[in-house]
Amino acid sequence: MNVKQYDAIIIGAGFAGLYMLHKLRERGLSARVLEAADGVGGVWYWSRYPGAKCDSDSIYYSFTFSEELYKKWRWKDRYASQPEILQYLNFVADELNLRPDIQLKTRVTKAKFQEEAKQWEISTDQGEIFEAKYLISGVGCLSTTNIPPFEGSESFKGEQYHTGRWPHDKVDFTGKRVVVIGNGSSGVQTMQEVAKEAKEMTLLMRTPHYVAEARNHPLSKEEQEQAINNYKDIREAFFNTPGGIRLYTTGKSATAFSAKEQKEKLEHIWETGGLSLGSVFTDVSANKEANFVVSQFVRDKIDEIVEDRDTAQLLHPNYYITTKRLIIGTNFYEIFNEDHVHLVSLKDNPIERIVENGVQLKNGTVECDVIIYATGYEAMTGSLLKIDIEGRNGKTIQEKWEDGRNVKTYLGLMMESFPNLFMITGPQSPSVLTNMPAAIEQHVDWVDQCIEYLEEKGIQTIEAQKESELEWAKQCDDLANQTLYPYTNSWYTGANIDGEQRGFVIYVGGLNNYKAICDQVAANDYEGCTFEKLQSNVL
Ligand code: N01
Repeated sequence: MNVKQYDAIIIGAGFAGLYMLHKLRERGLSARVLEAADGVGGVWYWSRYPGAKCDSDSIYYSFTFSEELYKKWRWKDRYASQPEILQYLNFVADELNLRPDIQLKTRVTKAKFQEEAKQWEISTDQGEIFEAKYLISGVGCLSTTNIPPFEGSESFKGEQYHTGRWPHDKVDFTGKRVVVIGNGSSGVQTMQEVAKEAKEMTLLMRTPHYVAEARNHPLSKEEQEQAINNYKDIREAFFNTPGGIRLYTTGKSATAFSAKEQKEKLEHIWETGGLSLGSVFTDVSANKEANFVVSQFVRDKIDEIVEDRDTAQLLHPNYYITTKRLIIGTNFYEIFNEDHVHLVSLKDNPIERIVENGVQLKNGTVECDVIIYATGYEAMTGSLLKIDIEGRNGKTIQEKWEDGRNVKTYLGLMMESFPNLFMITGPQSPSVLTNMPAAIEQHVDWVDQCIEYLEEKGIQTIEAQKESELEWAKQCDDLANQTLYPYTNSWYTGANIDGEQRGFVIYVGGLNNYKAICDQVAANDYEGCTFEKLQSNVL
């Protein structure tokens, strides 16, 4: 078989894959991106459900590594829609002339570390074999869809869709009865649009969630120009704030304010929109009383907006706000005042099975023509675990991570037994708690510099030490335990799949602090790692 040789193989052509390719090519290395879809974009290629939007302000949802590139693009709206983000990523691919080194419609199925040759052998669903010194995962945190195994779904006579695998053609809901399962970010955004067309729309809700107002709007020419002129400040925010984005904060604990002042601050955020309910006070995610102030504010808003008392009550979330991803929506709670929109709580009335004419619950069947699964992703680890990755001595990533129950990494970037394998925004890095392009740029820059170091010193392999993985997992757990996050079952803990807590797989200390740790590791000659060098070239 014709084996293709590269210095690096990169999996995925989303933000991470595109920038990694650019950096390695600049370094003069040969690199190839392998991407399963037939276009670039990563998760933004697939998540094309109606109303799909980003929840970071678009002016921060861009690459900042090149001032010239940043200044060439103008975002149309405060929150970019999926088609616009896809256009942006295609623009980046063209501007940087990346396409010749991106291979589409190619899914990586297996990667095996070859002890003798000290390189990775990568197999694809196209029957090709690649060999590369470096293997870099840009598969993303949220790309493997979670479709709960409801019995009988094959018997349903109508249409079924998952928000994360939406068809390319427009789905018409006119005159149809639609059931939506799931009310996370994807479900909320979808429902706002589907409710405009459908004859009936019913949300089957397992857990009520907090939805803040987005206040999306077209950006004026002045706002666009202001973003361009603020380039330096935006880049500064990427690496010097906890979330890689400037959010509104008072910089003080909730306890520093009277109840009246707290309410004024929260009203200000509700009116100006966005994710700042989580940042307005410094202790929202760590202190139960501060958290209650903010969560009660949202419950009060629900009561103000939703006319039917029982529906309002059902929509009241009761977990600590921010311990599941805060959602932003546009007049979301208002849709429950419309006669054709219904809410069914699954709490005491769970789904039993899908039947040919709808969804059968414990207390009866909700008949429908369309089922939309907005049931999320096998987050953080799912996409890597789907690939058959075999490190030293035949050890697989599934074995190492005990199928996701016991994730072990160093900095969320590397793993023991898997030399020269780097993960961009892998589990145990800040990733999904940040503005993703910021986290991606930080990781890609770090990996690029690490590769420079290895190449300059003639090092064949770098690999995390077991002790550094243990120490890193402890740091991640210790930080999470100082917050309210571990109190809630969510996809942050892997518990969205089967209710089983799998350990906290995100570094919650902030991207700024995380970057400082990564930089220190690099400055100390990649402490916590072991190296292999050609024997004639002893370290
Ligand atoms: O997925 P989710 P998502 N029976 O996991 C429910 C990013 N994103 O695709 O809460 C019944 O948040 C589940 O219920 P519960 C963003 O980071 C960003 O919406 O587990 N229901 C929940 O309601 C986001 O957080 C953007 O009890 C079931 C829903 O399905 C992340 O992607 C847009 C169920 C899943 O919510 C994931 O969001 C979209 C079952 N068996 C996504 N299983 C923006 O940038 C699951 N559910 C705005």
